[in-house]
Amino acid sequence: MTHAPGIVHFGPGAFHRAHQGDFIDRLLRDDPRWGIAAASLRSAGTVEKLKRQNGRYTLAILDEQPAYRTLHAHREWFGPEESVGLRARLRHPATRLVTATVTEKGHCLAADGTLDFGHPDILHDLAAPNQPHSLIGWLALALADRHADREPPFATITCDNMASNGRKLAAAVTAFAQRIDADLARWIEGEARFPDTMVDAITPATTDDLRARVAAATGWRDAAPVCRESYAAWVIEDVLPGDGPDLAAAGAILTSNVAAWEQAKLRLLNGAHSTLAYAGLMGGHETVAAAMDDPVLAAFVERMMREDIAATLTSAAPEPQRYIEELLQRFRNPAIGHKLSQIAWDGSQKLPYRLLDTLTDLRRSGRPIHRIALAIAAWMAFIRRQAQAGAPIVDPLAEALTTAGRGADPARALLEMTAIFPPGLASDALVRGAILDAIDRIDNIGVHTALAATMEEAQFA
Ligand code: CS2
Repeated sequence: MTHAPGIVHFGPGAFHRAHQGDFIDRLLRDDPRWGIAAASLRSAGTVEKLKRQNGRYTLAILDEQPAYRTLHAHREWFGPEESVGLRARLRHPATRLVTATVTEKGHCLAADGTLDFGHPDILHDLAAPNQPHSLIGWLALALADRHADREPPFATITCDNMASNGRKLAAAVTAFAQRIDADLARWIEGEARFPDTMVDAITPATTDDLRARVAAATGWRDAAPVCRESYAAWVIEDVLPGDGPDLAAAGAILTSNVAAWEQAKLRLLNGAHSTLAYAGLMGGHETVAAAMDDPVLAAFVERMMREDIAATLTSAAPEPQRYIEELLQRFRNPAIGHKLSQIAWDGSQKLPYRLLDTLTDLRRSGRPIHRIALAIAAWMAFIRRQAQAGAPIVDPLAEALTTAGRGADPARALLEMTAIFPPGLASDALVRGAILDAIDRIDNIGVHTALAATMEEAQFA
């Protein structure tokens, strides 16, 4: 018997297919109810390729011993023009779980983490709630349909790299619904579950090189393969209703302590990644492994993780020093060509969770902030270099970043951007001083020497 897919996923990009696609592929062997219907709100490219391949694609595990598996977790696909089918699928009683990887910017949040009512997609969706463009508008519409049908809501898990991602999404959807129908907003608040979650698997973007490798290894000219390291973790807040997929059986960790995992992962893994990206690109490196081969860069990042970031973690799950050890090994994986430029995308959306929260906590506890300040200054130097060279900045705030980067004093102009820096942080004399000193240092002696000099100091000399 064929089952209607029980999961709808927004954003079937490489990360989702390499991570959740793998968990669900395994689950489906025991429980056929949990196929995924994939919805792409922006472009039809991936969805069309998957349709042509009947949902099958290759997962290449790139580690010491490469391995190739065919995954088949996706059963239906909706492109941007297929909203009628998507709406029906979301409304269907068999749909018990909705997941999303739409990136940080796809959540349409303001700098304080609440829904940005000035966002063009949110303005559009409030004016035309039956033809939504955004994830938030889609969730509100689908939940309204289910409320009208007297069906229970589905649970929603956002798998993007934001602290308290489920809580933020719940608040955003409820605030949106409130503008349309207060009764709906109350129902969502009372009945719908939006667990916080931490996802982790290093997943470089698919390239022609990967397609060729997959064809050579498997004999199949797969148009949509994905690759990742062998490590993959999914930690989910244990608040899901009992009638959904058994994600623990699929290998996910269900816990009440997801905040600790989220914090450790965002600050240590992603914070180090962004530092390697900006400092590494400024130093002429292309991949994470190449940046880790640079002894100065590797030692700087390790020190920042062990001494600064670890000190801000509020829980010992996962145990920080062991986790750092594992991360450093994962970053060094030579089998994976993880481009620093990919990590450098969307810095304005990533920096707050990855580096600024750490900076805020270090400052609050009176600990040294000079290494984190240098990491932030590396981002500023990168923005300035791109803007002044007329090179692309991939970021929703690209226009404002380019203007700041081309101005007379880029660092001060960037610090003024309240969409990135909370005003209290940017106006704190010590924080400002540390970031401006770090940028001066980069200007005077170059990123590489600045990293070497700063790493050893107890704080800025
Ligand atoms: C990376 C992440 O592209 C980026 O910004 O830092 O995608 C990272 O590889 C994943 O979060 C690892 O789980």
